[in-house]
Amino acid sequence: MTPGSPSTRWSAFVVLLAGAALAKPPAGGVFCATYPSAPECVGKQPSCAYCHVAPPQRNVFGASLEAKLVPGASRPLSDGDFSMALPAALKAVEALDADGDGVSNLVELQQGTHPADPGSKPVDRACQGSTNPQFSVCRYDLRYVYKKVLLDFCGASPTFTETKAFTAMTDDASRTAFLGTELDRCLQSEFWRGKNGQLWKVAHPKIRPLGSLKEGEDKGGVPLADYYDDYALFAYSQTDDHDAREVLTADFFVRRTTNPTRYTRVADLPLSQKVDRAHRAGNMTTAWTLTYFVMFTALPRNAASQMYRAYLGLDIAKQEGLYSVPNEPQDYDAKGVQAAECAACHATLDPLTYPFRNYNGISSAMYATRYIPNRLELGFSTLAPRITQTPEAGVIFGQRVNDLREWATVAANSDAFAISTTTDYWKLLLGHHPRPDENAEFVATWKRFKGEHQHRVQKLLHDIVKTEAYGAP
Ligand SMILES: [Ca+2]
Ligand SMILES: [Ca+2]
Repeated sequence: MTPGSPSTRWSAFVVLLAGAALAKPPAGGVFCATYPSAPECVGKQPSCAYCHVAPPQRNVFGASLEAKLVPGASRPLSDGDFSMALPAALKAVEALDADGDGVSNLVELQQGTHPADPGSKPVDRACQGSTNPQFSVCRYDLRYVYKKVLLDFCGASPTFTETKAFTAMTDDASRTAFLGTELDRCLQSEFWRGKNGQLWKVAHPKIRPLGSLKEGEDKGGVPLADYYDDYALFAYSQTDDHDAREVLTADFFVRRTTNPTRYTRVADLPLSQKVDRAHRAGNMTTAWTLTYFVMFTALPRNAASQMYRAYLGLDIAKQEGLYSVPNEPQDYDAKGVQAAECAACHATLDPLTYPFRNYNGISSAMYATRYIPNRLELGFSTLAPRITQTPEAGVIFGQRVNDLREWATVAANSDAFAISTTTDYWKLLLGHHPRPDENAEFVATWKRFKGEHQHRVQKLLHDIVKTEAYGAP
């Protein structure tokens, strides 16, 4: 293909338009300024997938929008022209039904369903007359909740005698109070907080355990690091009156003792953890994270993207949570990430990764899983000509941070962290992501968790149990 041929120009155009959609001001920002109360905009912004199959290729909604975007103007549009034109183009397609599911684009974006996916549309969950005499369907049902709380948090149904006693209570106020007490009792159970219990289950996708590399208890064939320390900090941060943000910000460790399981804060774990206190950031800097996610790499993008996905619910591979930083990616390690198909994600991912520059994985046995000032200069200087120019300062959510501890603080205080934590338990207890018809309760729940509950998971769980989503059979 020759430069300037129609299809080259077309590719250049779509790439640039996609670039504009990801750069400043981002399309998501303009979208949310136009529809501030859309569920996609409550505490977050729509991902690229709202309009794109994968940038630059648009989905049916993005395609109908593009047709209304100053149709006469020459392409590519500048960032400014693009964001000036987007609100009018959005308005122009409101009444259309891009995916042909019978629901207009406007109703879909107001209800939080996907305007480009016919499988996603508002569900009518109105009462359809109960045929179940056991429970009153379509409204919160205390007897149903009692059974569910005991199953979800204690791991066993109430006995016949317990159910009888619960039913015999004189009023709903007593039942509600009793339920709260029972929930607190179950939150102490081994089923909830013990080894491989419910809390550990929530932590699995964050820690990504691998038995063959396990050091310590349940040692594997190639023991490298003890990730039970990571489970212990996670469980500690999610129980009693502890602050859930400490999973990212702790400069301490947690020791687990058994029979019954207890999690106790300790200053150091000299046998298993090597990062000095001044450079610790909770589970982001444990021996396991540095072993498994940093491994032998100079710039461990894998570690940064895993933390972003695990604790903030943002998957860069799915174009979520993109906050493009101007003049990035710099490609200090010469990986070719400036290529058009990579740059859109790496303009976010690389500045997220820089604060890991001094955290060593297992590339040197002597310095394994430690913070080493000048790590790149000491161990990686021949990797690429500019590798040692990699800064330790980075950017998360468009905000500059000097090091990984600052990264962790910004992350832990974000809406994304509160939403992700709330989503973890919503999925555990309801079996699915918050649905469009549950969105109002979900939003109120994560906002209370972040605000009045000051990131206490125990209070979050009490709130979830009180939702209609949880308590209506
Ligand atoms: Ca539709
Ligand atoms: Ca739809």
